[in-house]
Amino acid sequence: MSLTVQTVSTTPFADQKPGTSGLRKKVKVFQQTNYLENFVQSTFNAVGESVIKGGHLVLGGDGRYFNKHAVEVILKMSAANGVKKVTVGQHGIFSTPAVSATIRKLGASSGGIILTASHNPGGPDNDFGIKYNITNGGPAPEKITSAIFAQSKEIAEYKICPDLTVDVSKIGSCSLQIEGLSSFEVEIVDSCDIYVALMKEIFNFEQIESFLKNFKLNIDCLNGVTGPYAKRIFVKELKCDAKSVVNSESLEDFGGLHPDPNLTYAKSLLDMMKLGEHDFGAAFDGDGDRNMILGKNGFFVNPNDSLAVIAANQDCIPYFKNKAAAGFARSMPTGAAVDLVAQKKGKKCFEVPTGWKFFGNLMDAGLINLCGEESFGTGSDHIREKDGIWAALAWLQILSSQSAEKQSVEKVVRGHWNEFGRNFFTRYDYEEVESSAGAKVMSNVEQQLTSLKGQSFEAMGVKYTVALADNFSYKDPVDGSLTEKQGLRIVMMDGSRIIFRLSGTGSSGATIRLYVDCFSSDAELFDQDSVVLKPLVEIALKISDLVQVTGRQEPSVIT
Ligand code: VG1
Ligand code: CO
Repeated sequence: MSLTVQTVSTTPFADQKPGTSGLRKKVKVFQQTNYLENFVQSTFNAVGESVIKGGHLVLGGDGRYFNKHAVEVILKMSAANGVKKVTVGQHGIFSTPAVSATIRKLGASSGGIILTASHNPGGPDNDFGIKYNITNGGPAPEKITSAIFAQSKEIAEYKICPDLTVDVSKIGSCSLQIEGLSSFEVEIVDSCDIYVALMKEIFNFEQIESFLKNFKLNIDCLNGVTGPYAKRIFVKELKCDAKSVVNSESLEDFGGLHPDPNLTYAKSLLDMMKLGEHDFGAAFDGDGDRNMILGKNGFFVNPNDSLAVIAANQDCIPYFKNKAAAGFARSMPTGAAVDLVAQKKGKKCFEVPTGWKFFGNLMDAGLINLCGEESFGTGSDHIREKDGIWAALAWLQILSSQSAEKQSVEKVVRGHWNEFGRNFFTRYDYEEVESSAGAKVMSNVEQQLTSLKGQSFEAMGVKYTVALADNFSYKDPVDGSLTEKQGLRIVMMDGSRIIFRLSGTGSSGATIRLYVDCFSSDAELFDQDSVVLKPLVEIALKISDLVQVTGRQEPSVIT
């Protein structure tokens, strides 16, 4: 007996514009009749029948509330739209890096769908998200996300097999007959297998394992999707004590935790590390693509430095040994520490807009093999997403390759500063500001862009003169596409920068991000972050009038 395909009439929603990384909304928004269905059909329509029909799709999410329901709906719609095969993570769960690895490994011709709102909290009153990844394993580029948005504004119907049900809790395959179409296969896999195998190809696990005999880990999964991966890798493969991995149950509401690995939301990890009992700490976000690295006594590794340290020590990682030619990349607001490494190594360093989707073309073209963002994202061309566990393993491989007296996170970072100088960085996030206030702060700055050049500002006795002020735009060197209005930049004569951006991942109101960075090679200043950065923050607040406009005396999060 074959399953019937139904064509259901629907009307468009006006707000299905994918942001920095897919569509993110409150669960309540996704629960509106046809909301999810519209977006999925718009995605299939935008990608096109030639890619979807007869194709192979990878599907899974970070396990947050609504994940289960979304998997069921997407399976029913994939079948009705003629997809030939869907590979689903067991229980519908897959970390973002694992989806990317799986798409690539299996050569999934229709790409993949990832269900996550990443670092945003989960549960019935919190966020859900969905994004489409292309066949290279990476987030869909702007060309596709704009097409999805265009489709979502015109959609009149979607296709679904209402009676299709698949038990995704059991590993195995099943084949179903769909009316008027060929068979539809669902393959349920252990979502860790392909990912773990890939990590074992990239790193020298024996070396890390023997190093970890005397090096104590504290890995915090914040009850996100990485729990099972971390247990497999750190406990089973690398033989660490089971207590090395905490908050390792993937929960629908992340146990009430905010799965964002930074000093505010992963404070419990920081506090644990401060006790001095562990040598290395790491935390990951809800979907497993972000990482925060801490050293003994809570020594914080800024993500800009983390990227630069990995770049400088690439040769310690077996995967990179034969890939010496490729360059590096970072998002525009990311501090330029990695640029200095590139310079020293005679490599190119690209600067792209915020969002991992901008790295994909550079990787596919072999121009870069390592990249990162200040927002706790680090990754390489082993996949096309940033990768939290990979970053922790990269650090462990680097540490295990140091001489005995240098096997400490802090020593590696300080050694790096001594060699290259230090790029100081801070980010102020003003979360859930009223949308109109967010827009006003941006327009305050934008209006001054043309007049700022040449102006001098003084704060706390330090004087800066503006060398450049613009709205960042990026021309992709591979396909020539132009992406405009990616952040307001004020660059000072000495290279120090102030950047304003509105977040594209929030689900309510506006989140203003203020990024400040500067450089010094004066070792006396290396421990005086706030002394070095504070004047620039003050100047930024003055130029934007942020406190007055938003009524916020302090940011919600400081990195
Ligand atoms: C934020 C970060 C950005 C990151 C994006 C997705 O975007 O700033 O660097 O790529 O989140 O990360 P925005 O637009 O809110 O600044 V994840 O881990 O949420 O997929
Ligand atoms: Co994420």
